[in-house]
Amino acid sequence: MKKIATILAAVSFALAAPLVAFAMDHESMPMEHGSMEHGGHKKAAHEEVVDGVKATFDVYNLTGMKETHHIMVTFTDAKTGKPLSKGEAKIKVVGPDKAEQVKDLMAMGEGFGANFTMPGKGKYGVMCKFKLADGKVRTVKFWYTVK
Ligand SMILES: [Cu+2]
Repeated sequence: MKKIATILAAVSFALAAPLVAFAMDHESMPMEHGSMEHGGHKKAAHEEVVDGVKATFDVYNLTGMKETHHIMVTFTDAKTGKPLSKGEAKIKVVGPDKAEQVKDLMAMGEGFGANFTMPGKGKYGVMCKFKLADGKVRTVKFWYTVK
């Protein structure tokens, strides 16, 4: 009987491990992952190569919380396509009303991301400054229009 209980415990733990790992990725973020509308966007909001690094920005709509958008960026080697996920990044968003938000991005999956409040319609300036494993500081700027 005791042996069966031990086997059952081991099996349930083995099954739970991947779920916990996945949850850690986004649990650290102040939101319920379920409310993030991944299907809300079709193609990357912006892509740019700086100094041999390709930066790909995705913007997701958020619902049911103060923040309205989740901005993610992934970095890859422009030549090899290899993901570059070691480093730090921050984003400054300037709204049509000139209000500024600056956030240090959290590492999530192979990229970095954070939530922003972009409630009003109009053009938002997005500036990302990042430093990856090679220690170089790179900057990418683009406009994102909230419709
Ligand atoms: Cu995320």
